Amino acid sequence: MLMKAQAEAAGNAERRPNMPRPMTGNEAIARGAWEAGVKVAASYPGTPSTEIMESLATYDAGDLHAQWSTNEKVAMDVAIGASLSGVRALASMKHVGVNVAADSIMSQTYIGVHGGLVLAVCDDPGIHSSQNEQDTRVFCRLSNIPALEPSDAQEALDFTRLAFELSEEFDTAVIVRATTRLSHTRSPVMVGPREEHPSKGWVDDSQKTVMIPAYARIRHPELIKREERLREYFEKSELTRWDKGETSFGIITHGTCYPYVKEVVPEASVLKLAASYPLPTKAIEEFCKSVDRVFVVEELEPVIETEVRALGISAEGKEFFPRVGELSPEGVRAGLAKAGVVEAPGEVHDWGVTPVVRPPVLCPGCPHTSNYMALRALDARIAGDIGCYTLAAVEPLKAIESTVCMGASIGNAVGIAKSGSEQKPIVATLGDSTFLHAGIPPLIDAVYNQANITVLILDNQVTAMTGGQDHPGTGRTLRGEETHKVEYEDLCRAVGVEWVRTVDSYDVAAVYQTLRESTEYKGVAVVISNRPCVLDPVKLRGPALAVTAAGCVACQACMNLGCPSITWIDEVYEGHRKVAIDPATCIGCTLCAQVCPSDCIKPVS
Ligand SMILES: Cc1ncc(C[n+]2csc(CCOP(=O)(O)OP(=O)(O)O)c2C)c(N)n1
Repeated sequence: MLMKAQAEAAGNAERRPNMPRPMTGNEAIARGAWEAGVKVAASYPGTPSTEIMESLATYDAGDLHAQWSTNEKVAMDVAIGASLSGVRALASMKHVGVNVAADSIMSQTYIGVHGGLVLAVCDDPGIHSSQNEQDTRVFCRLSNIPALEPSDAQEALDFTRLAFELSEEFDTAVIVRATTRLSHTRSPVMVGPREEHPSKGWVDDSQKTVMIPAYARIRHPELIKREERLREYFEKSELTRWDKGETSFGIITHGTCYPYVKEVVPEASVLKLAASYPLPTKAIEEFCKSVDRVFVVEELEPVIETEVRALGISAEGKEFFPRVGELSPEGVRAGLAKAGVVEAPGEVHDWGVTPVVRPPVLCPGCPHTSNYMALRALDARIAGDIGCYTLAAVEPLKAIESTVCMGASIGNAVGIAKSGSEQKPIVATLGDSTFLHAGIPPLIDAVYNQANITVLILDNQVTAMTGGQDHPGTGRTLRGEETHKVEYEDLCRAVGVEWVRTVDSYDVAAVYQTLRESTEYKGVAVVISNRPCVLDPVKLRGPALAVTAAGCVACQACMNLGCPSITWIDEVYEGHRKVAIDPATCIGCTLCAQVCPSDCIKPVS
């Protein structure tokens, strides 16, 4: 079975007579899971992993169930349940999602699998779109879960197929780890047909599936034995590849670092690892004996370097390559040049042009804007959360004062309130998707512990930041079917919140008034500020607005909304520049007209 999968993973052209097609790493992971016969797949969106589930959902619904879950732990639990029921299952998430799912994963690893279970995790070195750049390879060691490391989209497909095989063969979940560069880069992929894997039925072995202390004690040694069996597998696997080269030094690498190394030193001796855990130690020792110096080229933590050194080999790495950020061919060249084994990079040509800094901004007409205008006017202490609205932490809204991770705002607000040192009104602000993901337990906590805070739920009826995914508050599933829609007011009242109001985010006066009243309330008050995201297909679009320049007193009240449709013009009033509105991008939300004291902003008729 494994040999077959290996042959396929190595690229059996006969099996794939069709032409290659360009795919991103994420699309290839989805395709690999589909070809492997996955039956249940669950995820919570998060850049750079989101498109795995979106892509999988484009395949025939037949016997494949794909879903958005409320958070990553639920997604993992869904996949575990399906695996125990004897079908192949996939969970996908971004690196920080692993923290949310960690409790389930750390026990699942004792239980093992029945149907193959694959966890696709996408790390974000360089923090393109995350709150940190943690290295999932460290978690793979902690959980004793093998991690496959594809280098391009073809390997992303092949390794995902292989991951299902390995999962069943070695009775373990398998992580397929991508990074932003692989997830979002297209390269040619040969695809194959779907394999059918009928359900094996329920596993029926409670000593293995019920993790009470007596059974967990039996299972833990099994993990250690499993690690050794997997190590043996990777020792022998053709996927642990030694590119015999001409250099006296050798490079150990994997994943997206491999093509960087090949680009910079195509003539080098390279040991390409298919898995970052467990490591094929004998193959590594043999490789290292064949060269004078060994470099480990890996992004983020010195995970492989540390293990190679533990074998008594004086491997070099992090003294030449950074421990933070993303690597690149330029970064690999710079590191190897510092080590004195390749020529230093030539002078970079200075084109004499400094690119304009373009910080991300909220969209024109974003319904989040009015809430932060109001909270600033109320001089509130604002605990923030993660979503588009996190942009309210910077100018010009500059209102949010803490952002930790998804769902943290309410607990943070409770802590601020209980510290007794805050005189300002305390407000937690979080989006609808974030509230459902991790905001409900802390809301219960706030009520239970009688905190004096306002919770502002920014309900734009979508998970906007990751591209507009549905969630249980939208009433639609991943495949667009209608389903139950969470009613936030009912939910808040059910957990004991007595003061709950819903307000239209586009009504500036009502937003201010409602938030002011909420902060005067003693106890937990919840305000639901409601308007669809402007990028949502069902958005309300009014006529664009225009400024009558003669009436503009350059007060900057509209400019302070931070709306990208509002720009300065050359005309001035008392030394300050007047404004104009770009009719091409204005969506007619009227926020600027509502804050304009001279009443000179009107819809274009
Ligand atoms: C644990 C975790 N999972 C996923 C993400 C990716 N992510 C960032 S914000 C967000 C949700 C945004 O939706 P919402 O709270 O409704 O705010 P919006 O962007 O719509 O304003 C997601 C999924 C993350 N940062 N952390």
